[in-house]
Amino acid sequence: MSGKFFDRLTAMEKRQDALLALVNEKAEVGNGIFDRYKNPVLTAVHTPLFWRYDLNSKTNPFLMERFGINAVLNPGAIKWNDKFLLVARVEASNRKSFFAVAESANGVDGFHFWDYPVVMPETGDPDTNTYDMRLVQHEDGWIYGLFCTERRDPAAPVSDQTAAIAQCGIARTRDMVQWERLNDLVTPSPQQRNVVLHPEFVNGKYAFYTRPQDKFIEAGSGGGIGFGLSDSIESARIEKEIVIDPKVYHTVYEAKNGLGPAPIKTKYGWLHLAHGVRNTAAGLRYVLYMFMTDLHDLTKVIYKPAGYFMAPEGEERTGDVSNVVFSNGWILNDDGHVYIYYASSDTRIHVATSTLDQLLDYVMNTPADGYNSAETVKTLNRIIGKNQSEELLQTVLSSPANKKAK
Ligand code: M1P
Repeated sequence: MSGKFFDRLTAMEKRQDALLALVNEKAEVGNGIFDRYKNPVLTAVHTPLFWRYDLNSKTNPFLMERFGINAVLNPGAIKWNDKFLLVARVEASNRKSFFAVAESANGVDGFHFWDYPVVMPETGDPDTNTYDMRLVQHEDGWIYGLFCTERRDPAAPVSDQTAAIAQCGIARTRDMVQWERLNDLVTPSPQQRNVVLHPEFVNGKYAFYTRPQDKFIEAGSGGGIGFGLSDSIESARIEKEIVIDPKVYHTVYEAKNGLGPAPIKTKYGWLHLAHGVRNTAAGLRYVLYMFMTDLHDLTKVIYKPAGYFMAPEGEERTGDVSNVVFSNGWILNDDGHVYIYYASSDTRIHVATSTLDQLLDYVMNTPADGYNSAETVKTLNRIIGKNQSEELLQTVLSSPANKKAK
């Protein structure tokens, strides 16, 4: 038995080493806005073998998996001590999610988990499930992690074991290891998800992007991206929540939307990445979209390209919850490159790269939504007309490639 045990262990370790050593490459020909990569950066099988297996041949003679990991998804992201860190949502096979830090030197491959997952302290009202952390380096000096804390609805009858309440949990750290848990955010909405802390004070207060919702899944009268201020972070309370980016009929965010990571400050405004959700015969479809808000009035959307920035493609389309891309982490590197971490179908994590210049060009120069078919055709005709102008035709004809062809 023990010979077999060690043979199997050696084979498993070899496979794991090969997986972690995989070099990632850009997928072919992007759209000029961002590049996808060939391999996901983190999956359930990237979790260490010593999490999933008891590696003692005496207590686990069959080298049996003792702790199943179902998925690794929706990471918060931060550049920390020159490393790209992801605080991933790791979902065990019992459906419970927890946080675990994985690091990489270059942001596109070589991600490996730290030995132990995050031990997140609880409030007086224990969480049943925690997920989707948004990491923010705030100007007060702390790194904050805002996440969804989910508990069973105490008002639900015993016959209903599905009714849940989602709220925003808040924790902070200075070293990414020890976390201090603060009180959950209190808002006027019965439920909250996708809450993000703005990195700067606003009029001396902490500013939050929220996503008010009536029910656990359906947003009901909520569903837009909200905004509110709180005097305190230790006992954060938003008295007045206003919606700055509402859901809109017949758009990719008609059912609900939610902010992704904390916005990036640029000289033109705050750059936002969000997800939009619409319903289809095949279920909910989640895509990513972008917009920009005014530098000084954070509630004013000043640019918003039509439609989606990214939608699920290829293998991204299938998984535990199919037809979903979701992002709550991105990193603006010192060299101007932007690393967008996104999960597909609630199953695995990918990276897409771009630059701040490209994202600004995308957000500021991509036509806005006309909200109906006629306006959409007008937009397309303007592009076609411009491309067929005499001047452009001359430029194309006199290009070196064309001259060669003659
Ligand atoms: O299953 C897709 C996503 O659903 C939720 O997002 P939202 O609150 O916008 O509907 C979250 O549970 C998220 O984790 C998940 O990826």
